[in-house]
Amino acid sequence: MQDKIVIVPCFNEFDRLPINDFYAFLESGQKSFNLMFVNDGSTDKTKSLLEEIRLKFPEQVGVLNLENNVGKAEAVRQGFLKAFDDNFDIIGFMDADLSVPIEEIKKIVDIMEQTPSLNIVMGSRIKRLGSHIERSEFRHILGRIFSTFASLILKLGVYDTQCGAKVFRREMVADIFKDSFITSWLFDVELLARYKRKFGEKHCYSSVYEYPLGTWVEVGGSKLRLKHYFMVPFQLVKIWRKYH
Ligand SMILES: Nc1nc2c(ncn2[C@@H]2O[C@H](COP(=O)(O)OP(=O)(O)O)[C@@H](O)[C@H]2O)c(=O)[nH]1
Ligand SMILES: [Mg+2]
Repeated sequence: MQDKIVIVPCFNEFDRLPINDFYAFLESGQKSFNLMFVNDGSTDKTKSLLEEIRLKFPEQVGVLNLENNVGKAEAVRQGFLKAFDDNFDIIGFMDADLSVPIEEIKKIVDIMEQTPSLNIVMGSRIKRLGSHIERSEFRHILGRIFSTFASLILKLGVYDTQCGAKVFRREMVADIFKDSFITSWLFDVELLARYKRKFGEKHCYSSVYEYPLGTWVEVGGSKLRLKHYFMVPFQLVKIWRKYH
């Protein structure tokens, strides 16, 4: 069995972290599945909350404390570099608010473990019959417009670049996470751009898999502000120029 770890970036999540869901998962006895919370210079009581979780499950839970707030992209990157040094075989990340339920991230990890040809497995919020994707119309439409442009810029038929649940095989870490990202909220697009640049377009279609999530529920308290939405087109151009 391979050792797996999922990184959970946390910035001021004290009031929002669904701690009981995390405990329920940790109590379910899946010992080879680890969690690493990255406390990104939180100014609330996140640090002590994460320490409490770690003390309850020292074997399965790690906490990486960053002194200053560096943003989600860098926090996730630091987590990946640490997980790589700690010799994990499969390394992923997910959002602290559990918009993607732990059961779903587990499925994503299982797919990776069972399919040696895959290097990246990512959750995809495809609103389809039989799934439960709950998102405000506004964010759904903006999300679809964004993903269409991201797909054009990447020149890759990807449906949902922004879902906060992605899992990588260990061997990908050096190529994808070695350098800092040039954007903070669009680093998911950069991940794919880096992978495509390294392995070529054709390989992307056979080694990256978008798993259509059964459940995704938008959780309030998002740290994305209107100004971030306005910055998106400029950031996409920045990505295009850097990776083209
Ligand atoms: N490390 C870090 N994580 C952040 C920051 N802002 C948000 N996050 C994390 O990114 C994830 C998604 O954040 P959220 O506010 O729910 O964004 P949304 O769901 O994409 O609208 C959560 O795990 C947050 O704790 C930040 O400044 N630094
Ligand atoms: Mg969220």
